[in-house]
Amino acid sequence: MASILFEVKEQIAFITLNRPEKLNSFNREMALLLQSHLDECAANSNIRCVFITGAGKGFCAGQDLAEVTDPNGPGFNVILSEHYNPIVKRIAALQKPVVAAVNGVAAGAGANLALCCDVVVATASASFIQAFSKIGLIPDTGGTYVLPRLIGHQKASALMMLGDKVPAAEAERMGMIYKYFEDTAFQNGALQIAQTLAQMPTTALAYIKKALQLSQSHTNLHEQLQNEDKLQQRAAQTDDYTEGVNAFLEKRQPKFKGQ
Ligand code: LHQ
Repeated sequence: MASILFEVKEQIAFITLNRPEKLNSFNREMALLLQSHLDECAANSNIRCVFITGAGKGFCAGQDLAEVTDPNGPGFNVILSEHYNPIVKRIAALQKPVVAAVNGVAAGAGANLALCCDVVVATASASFIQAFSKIGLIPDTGGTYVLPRLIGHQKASALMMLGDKVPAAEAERMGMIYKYFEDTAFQNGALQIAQTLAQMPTTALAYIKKALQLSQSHTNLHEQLQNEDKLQQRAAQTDDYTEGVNAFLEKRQPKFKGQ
């Protein structure tokens, strides 16, 4: 079985991390495969939403720790530069929404992979663990950038140092994730979000993502107003904008094509 399953249905790319016996922890093969599937998502204009989830009871337990200690493994020095950093950069650059559907525990790089996605939902029994400090490491995979911006410096600092397990409901409450669903409602709830996003004006969603990224980097209100102006001008040139306004005026549901 491939360590990642990939399927495109209804304009959604379903990416399933698939090493369930190891809680979908990443080895090199899986990290490189995820990168190539993300490339496919970028290249295929039929894909309008990406949905990342895990097979089995976990979402992802981060780096496969057996691989790090394997003398024939990739070597500690390339794990960030060749595995995780390219994944985070691809997700950030993808001009379509990426949903993380966290079906179980998300630890270490697995937690931060989820948190770098555009919409993060989780099942009630899932949890998020900044597990790094427990093995003498620091959070990576973008965690030190994303987490303090989501939940504030103090919470991020404490969670990263203590390595606490944060249940999905608490993660929602503190703003770490968008929403959690009861376990029985999770699959449908997460899928519905992806289906909705896949039918929305994809280019406008990409510009929202871009505007938020610009806002997160060093900027002031004046610069960000200019960023919004530029991106808004581009959004207004899309067919979906014309369709959205016409549909409103004609009192009908819009049919967006993603262009
Ligand atoms: C695993 C793993 C795992 C291998 C569960 N590896 N087998 C960057 C720079 C360079 C190097 C290092 O890494 C990084 C990035 C990182 O991600 S560092 C952080 C790495 N991850 C962790 O430290 C988390 C380790 N896992 C855990 O603490 C627990 O497994 C959690 C809390 C995630 C889940 O606990 P349980 O639900 O009790 O499951 P379990 O521990 O029984 O795991 C189930 C199986 O999965 C088990 O195998 P076994 O053969 O005994 O049934 C585990 O050994 C295996 N597994 N995580 N990361």
